[in-house]
Amino acid sequence: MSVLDAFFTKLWQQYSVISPQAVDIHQLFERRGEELVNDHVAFRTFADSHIGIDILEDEVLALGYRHLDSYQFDVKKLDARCYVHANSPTKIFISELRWQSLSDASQAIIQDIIEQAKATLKSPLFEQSSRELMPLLSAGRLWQLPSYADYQTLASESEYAAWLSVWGLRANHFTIFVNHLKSTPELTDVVALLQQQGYPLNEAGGVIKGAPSDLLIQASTMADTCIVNFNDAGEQAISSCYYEFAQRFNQENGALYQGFVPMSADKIFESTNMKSILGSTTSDNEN
Ligand code: OOG
Ligand code: NI
Repeated sequence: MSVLDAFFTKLWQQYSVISPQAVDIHQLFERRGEELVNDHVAFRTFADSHIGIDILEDEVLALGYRHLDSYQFDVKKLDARCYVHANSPTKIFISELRWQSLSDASQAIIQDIIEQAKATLKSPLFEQSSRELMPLLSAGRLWQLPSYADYQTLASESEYAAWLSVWGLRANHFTIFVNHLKSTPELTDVVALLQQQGYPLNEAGGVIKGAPSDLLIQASTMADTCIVNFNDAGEQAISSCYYEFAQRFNQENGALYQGFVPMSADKIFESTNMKSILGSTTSDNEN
C-alpha cells in the first residue's frame, strides 16, 4: 500500500469510529453498486503553533501534493489552504484558527493546549511511535481533553475552537465525489436520496451550496454527536464529524475545477455546530 493510501486508510478508520452516520451512508452507496471516490478530506488546526498550517503543509507536500489556493473566513477567524495531487482525485483542505483574536479567556485555554501539543511533539516516545510512521495530520489530540467548562467557553466564541479542542488533528469530514457516482451523478439526486433516508442535512445557506457557475456545488450532513466523558461534567454529547458531497464542473479549459468556494465553505464549517445539530433534532423554534 502506498504511503498516501495508508494515510487515507488511517484517516478513514479514525473517522468511522466517531461518524457512524458516514459509515452507514458509505454502505448505502456501496449497496447501490457504487465505488466511492473521495473528493477531499479536511483538517482543522490552531494558527501560530507547532501544529499550524505552515508546519502541516510540509507533510502534505511530502505526500506529493501541491498548494492550489488559499482562502480567508474573517468572521470565523479562519484561514485555509487547499492542495491537489497529480495522481489522486482527493484534495486536502486545511484551515487554522487565528486564536489570538479571541477573548483573553479563550486565548488562555488555547495557549495551554498549544503548550501541551508542543511538549507531546518533543517527547521521544511520540517521535518514535507516531511521527515517523504517519503524518501529524492523523495524530489526533496531542493534549489532554479540556474541561467541559473550557469547551463551553470556547464554543461561546468559536464552535471551531471547541470542536478542535476535543478532537485534535484528524479528518473532520470525508467527501463523496458525486461526479463519479453511476446512479446519482447529480448532487440534487444525492440530496434527495439522503433526505428520503432521513439524514439531517446542513441547511445553512441552503441545502445545496454554490451554483454551477461557481464550478463546485456541495451539500453535507449535520455532524454526528458522540458522548465524551469530561472530568468536570461527566458524559456530554459533542459534535463529531460529518459527510460531504461535492459535484464539480468544467472550467473553460475543459478540466474540472479543483478549488473551493469561500461562500460555500463558510457554511460547510457549520456542519459541526452544536446549536444547529440540536436545533435539527428538536421542534424548538427560537425566533
Ligand atoms: C471545513 C469546511 C469547508 C468545504 O468543502 O468547503 C469545506 C471544515 O469544516 O473544517 O470542507
Ligand atoms: Ni469539505
